[in-house]
Amino acid sequence: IVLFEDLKKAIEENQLLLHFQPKYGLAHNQIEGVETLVRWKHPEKGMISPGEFIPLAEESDLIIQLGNWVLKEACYQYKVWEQQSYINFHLSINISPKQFLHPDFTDNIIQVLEETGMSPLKLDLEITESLAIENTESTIEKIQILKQYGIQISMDDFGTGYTSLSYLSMFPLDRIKIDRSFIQYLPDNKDHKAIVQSILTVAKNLNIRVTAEGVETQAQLALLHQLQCEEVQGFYFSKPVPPDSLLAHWNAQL
Ligand code: G
Ligand code: G
Ligand code: MN
Ligand code: NA
Repeated sequence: IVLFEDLKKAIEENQLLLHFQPKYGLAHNQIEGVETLVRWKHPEKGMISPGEFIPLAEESDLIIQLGNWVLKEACYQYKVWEQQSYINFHLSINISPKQFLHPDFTDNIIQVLEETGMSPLKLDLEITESLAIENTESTIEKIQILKQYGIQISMDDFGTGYTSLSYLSMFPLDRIKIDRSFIQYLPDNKDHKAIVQSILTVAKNLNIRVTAEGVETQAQLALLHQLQCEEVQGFYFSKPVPPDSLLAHWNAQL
């Protein structure tokens, strides 16, 4: 088991690192964005997955500290890529509900953007459905403030919570990411195909872009292409990779 004290130390002693997974736009077959995924290189236990330590961090205010570290580090990385190459993709960062709801969240983001010189237009925040459902008013309010700066907002793991499709119109979202549980059994599962199709139709009418997560096969990709899904992400294209490999992926397509 992972210990709270260990994690606290990990943040302070730089044991965390960032990997990035590309998201491809199907219109131009190009990397449109990259998702930041944190990793923990434990001195004795080796690599620990965020699935193990994010929930632990979320039990306390440690998630604020961890979230701020990820934010700052990812924006710095973006600037480093910009210095290394011509890049033209957005940077997505997963935001925990507690982090999003913190009163200093917006100020902190703006400060990090100023400090790193990263354009707010290139930043995309992935929020969760449960945040939106449980804190509807405050979430809408905060999204509106962030959008004034030009920051993009995506709803992550869409379909796993209880958001009805009509709910989508309440939030000024740029993008929704269809959870991989709906992509996994495509193209054969007719129910999942119908669900994905409905999400795409509603999103298109609301002017919200759609990313399909967890694409692993050519057959899934072909169907998503046929359904006119705009963006795809998954192991079929690339697993999350270190910063240098991400830039190599980008440069290889130019
Ligand atoms: O990378 P992996 O698929 O193992 O991630 C597992 C989970 O951890 C996913 O739900 C992902 O959104 C979450 N996660 C990864 N990095 C971060 C992060 O920096 N902040 C938050 N809040 N969640 C993250
Ligand atoms: O909750 P979130 O969507 O942020 O989770 C991202 C997680 O999904 C990461 O841990 C990443 O490793 C994982 N992931 C990304 N692509 C795929 C995929 O194609 N298949 C599977 N099984 N997991 C994936
Ligand atoms: Mn995500
Ligand atoms: Na997701």
